[in-house]
Amino acid sequence: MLSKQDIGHYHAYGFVVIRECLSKAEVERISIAHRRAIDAKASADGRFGDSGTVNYANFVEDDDAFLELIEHPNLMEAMRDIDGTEFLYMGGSDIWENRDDTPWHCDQIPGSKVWTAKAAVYLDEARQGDGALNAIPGTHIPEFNAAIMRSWGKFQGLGSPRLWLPPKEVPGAVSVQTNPGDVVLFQTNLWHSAWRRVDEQPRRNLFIQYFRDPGDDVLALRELREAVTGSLGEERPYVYSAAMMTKGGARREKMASRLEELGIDNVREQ
Ligand SMILES: O=C(O)CCC(=O)C(=O)O
Repeated sequence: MLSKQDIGHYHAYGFVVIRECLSKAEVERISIAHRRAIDAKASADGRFGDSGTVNYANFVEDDDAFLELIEHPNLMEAMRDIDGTEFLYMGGSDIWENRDDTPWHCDQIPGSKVWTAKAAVYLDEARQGDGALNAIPGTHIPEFNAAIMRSWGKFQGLGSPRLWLPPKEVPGAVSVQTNPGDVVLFQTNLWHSAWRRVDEQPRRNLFIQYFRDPGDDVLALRELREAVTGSLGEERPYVYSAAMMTKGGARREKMASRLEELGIDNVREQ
């Protein structure tokens, strides 16, 4: 359960660490699955450097240990603590063995309220300047997010917003230090980055994307439709495959049904 302080941290700063969200046994299972998945499917990603970073998207179906993360009871509890209801899995996920610095960026165009959040699982100890996520607290707030962009931002071509400041001299940045088993839940318009590990071992990370339940907010509902449509493609034209639904149990059924109740198309494989 999140404390009142943690809940305030999420709302005011845009992220929270769910301490000991995963048990030691779960971390071990996920680590084994991570190795298997990376070996089987990951490919090189040279966007951030040439140190040998590999990753791939849509990994959650590749192992039951990953599937169980989607509606992990401690994650769902934290989401209920924050919003009174669970966030909704929207079909996006990626898995990494990262040997490079991830530059300062936010995942959306700065300046608008976003409803998307990421659950970030760091499988190794992550310390300041040594594998940990860095964040500028409060930059999930649209005006703050946009002010950072206007002051120190640039667009990388048509892609992701970046900062031109020296990466290790960004004012207001904090390091989000975690131990294996901790899960960082952060809003995706937060300005964030991460530095490579000092021992040159890779950062082993998994990211799962959620959309906060829009309730009766029509603008948020429109964004949810767009976000789900954007995360689907030819390879996976639905949020949940038939196998995911068979394995998922009551919690997955509840989440899929909620998306359907909100009028989202292509929730389940027919
Ligand atoms: O490399 C990292 O740990 C940071 C991940 C990140 O920036 C992202 O998921 O958007």
